[in-house]
Amino acid sequence: MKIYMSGELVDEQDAKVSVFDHGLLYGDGVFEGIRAYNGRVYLLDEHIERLYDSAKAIALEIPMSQEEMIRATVETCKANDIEDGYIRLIVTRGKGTLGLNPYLCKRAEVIIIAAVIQLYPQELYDTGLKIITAGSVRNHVEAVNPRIKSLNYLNNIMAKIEAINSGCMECLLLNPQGYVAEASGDNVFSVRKGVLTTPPSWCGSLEGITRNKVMELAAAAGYTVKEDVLTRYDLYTADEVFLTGTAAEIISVINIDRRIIGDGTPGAITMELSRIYAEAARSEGTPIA
Ligand code: PXG
Repeated sequence: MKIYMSGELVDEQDAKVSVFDHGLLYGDGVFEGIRAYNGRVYLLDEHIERLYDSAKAIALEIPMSQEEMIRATVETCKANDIEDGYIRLIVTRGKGTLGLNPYLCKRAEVIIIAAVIQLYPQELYDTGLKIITAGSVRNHVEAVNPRIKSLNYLNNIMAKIEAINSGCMECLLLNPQGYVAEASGDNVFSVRKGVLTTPPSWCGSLEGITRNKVMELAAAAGYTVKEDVLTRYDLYTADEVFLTGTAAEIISVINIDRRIIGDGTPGAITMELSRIYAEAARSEGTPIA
């Protein structure tokens, strides 16, 4: 596998970061996870823009332009013969000292990995997910703002540990005020009487690229789509609940905290949106070849 690192493509065994990299020492950096379908990188411009916004928010200067980053991403896919794959873009603060001071890190490290994704088993999409609410709440917006896709995912990992320990694959995180934020690696939607609702990102979630695309596709399919504050009550009593994310795409939630959602099977609107999303993913994107 060829990895893009420090401006060039190198063999996987030569792609190494310093033990003094602040990405490792402090989780000081940002990242993106992007999918390629059918020889095209899906929603590439949107992911690159979010990467640069995340970097801006943590005062991290990426030593290349957005256009150069787009080109490097496509080149890395090409070098690895990617048709359908998963791309990880990582920008760390770079090599510094053992102290916190990020200004002693001379140059940010840019890493691009273009690999094949480990898909969730099809069975999960057919039957839907059972989830619990994690006791760990999402970061306060004035701690590490959840809109920043930072390398510091401990908040999400702590929640994921609770989910797995309870026999679930995913969990719901609330914000510090008790409103629904998102799942540990996905955004959340409710469907009630044909109306789709997802929390606004100021409620404490990542502004998901898949979420935004699903909102656009659902509106084009004739559904009313709202951003609104949600409580667990709204999800427990919804007709349908689903999660969205680059890796998961659209996946139904059929049980939350032992409350059966709807009739306990993936809902019709969730399934329709999954089909529409898959169709868009197959036919749009930045060509690799
Ligand atoms: N919320 C969080 C906290 C995320 O990390 C999403 C929502 C969905 O956003 P996009 O833009 O992908 O629609 C994410 C992204 C994993 C994994 O292995 C998931 C993400 C990142 C890294 C790994 O499940 N999710």
